[in-house]
Amino acid sequence: MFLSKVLFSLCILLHLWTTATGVDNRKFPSNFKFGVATAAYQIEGAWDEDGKGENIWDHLTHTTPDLVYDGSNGDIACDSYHKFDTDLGLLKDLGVDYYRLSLSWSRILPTGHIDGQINEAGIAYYEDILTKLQENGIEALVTLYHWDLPQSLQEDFGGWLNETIVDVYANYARLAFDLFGDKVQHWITFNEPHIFCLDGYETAGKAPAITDAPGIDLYTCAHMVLKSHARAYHIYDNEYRETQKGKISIVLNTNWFEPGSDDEKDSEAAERHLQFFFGWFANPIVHGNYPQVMIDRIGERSEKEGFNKSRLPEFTSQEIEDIKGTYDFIGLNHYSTSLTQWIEDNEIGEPSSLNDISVKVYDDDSWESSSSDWIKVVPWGLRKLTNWIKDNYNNPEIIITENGFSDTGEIDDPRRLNYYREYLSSLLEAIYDDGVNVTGYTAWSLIDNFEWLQGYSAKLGLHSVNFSDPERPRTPKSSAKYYKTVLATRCLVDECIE
Ligand code: PNW
Repeated sequence: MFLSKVLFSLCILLHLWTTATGVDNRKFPSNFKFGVATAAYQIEGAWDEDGKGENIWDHLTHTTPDLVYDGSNGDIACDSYHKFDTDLGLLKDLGVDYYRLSLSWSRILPTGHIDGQINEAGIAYYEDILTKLQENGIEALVTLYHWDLPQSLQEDFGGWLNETIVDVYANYARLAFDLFGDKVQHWITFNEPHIFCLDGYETAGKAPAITDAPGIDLYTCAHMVLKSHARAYHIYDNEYRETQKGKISIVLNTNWFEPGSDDEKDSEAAERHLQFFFGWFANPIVHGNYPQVMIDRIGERSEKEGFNKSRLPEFTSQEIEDIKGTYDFIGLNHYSTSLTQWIEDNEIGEPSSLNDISVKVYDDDSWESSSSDWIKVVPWGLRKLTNWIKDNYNNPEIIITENGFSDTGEIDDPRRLNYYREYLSSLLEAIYDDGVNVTGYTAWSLIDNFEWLQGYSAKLGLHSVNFSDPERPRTPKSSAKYYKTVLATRCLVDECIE
């Protein structure tokens, strides 16, 4: 009895000592799952092979290559279409529990429509991946939509701006559940609608890079995405859950927004920013409707701008019922933190979502930077954010579906290694000290890949890919070796307390 008390105190002391040095020395819970993430357009290549249809990223990179930093595209990318066995080798070597990948919609349905041609070769490609993952005891987390809309849906009816997309997406989702659902434990309807609606329809930072109606189109896009998400959720729930026994949800991204000072107003600004970023989607899915602060602010500004109704679309009460509760967990992509400062509302003029928010966002100069201007290393932000989600959304199960660091691709990458160590340490504190229900983590990314408009200039992989070699050989970085040890020991430091 005495001995166990002494041992216990010793453990606590050891833990406190290591925490003082910065990195938590507790082990991740035994049922916590680790993995890595990728997305189809960023790794597959084979953009027009074996019957794949064109998608909006093929189209954008081919028609306006100037938009991409190095004029590159995903035509070949990591050539993972021909190299899944190699990638599987990397997954096995890391010892992952999970692999998060996305399906290329136009590889399965070249026109996007269920009643167009169904591409058997595309189906065979994913069938092969999912079978091999299963044979190797690796769980699949499958994203149905990671930004690569079939181009014909964009051209035929304007993609995410048209209500037609809801049925078209639902048919695609049903087909995917039907074909692959027996091998998929976690379905993700959408990756980061915040990014693809804002950047795709306002800032031109992502395909389809349409900037016709700032302050309007992005909200329409989000509205259609939320309805499509709810449809897919209910299809799974009603038709597949009982037999396939998986889970389904959405992946949302946000920075943590930290008040820039103790001033109450800066806290209000931080909260407002979180609501406009994360609450925009999380609030409807958990509570049924958009955050009140969005409804109020966009409504008031629209009126002053002379619109006869709010630029933020309204859900009917039936839609609210349909959307509320459509999540089995929350998928969170988190990379960084920003500071917020309250400012006077931007003047009424041309509508824009930034004006709707009217918050000044900035960084602390002391934060370590990366090769992506939006990634600063601020590990404690992850702990604060997961706590905020716990408090605002009924303590949901959370899976961190992306987190990672961007550099220029060195094999010896101590800064990435450190990023993972510190963010995972912050996560341990959230789990053990705050009771946040985080059950898994997939690092972005398995391999260096096509980083959207940054092309191949920013690298986020645990493995390097030689893009000038036609064979696209992969080499593990120092961070991959570290991550492998973490997965094997469930521990971030040389020795953890038991
Ligand atoms: C994610 N932000 O995008 C995407 O899901 C990945 O496809 C991408 O490669 C990865 O992050 C790294 O960029 C984000 O500004 C883009 O906060 C921007 C932000 C967050 C996520």
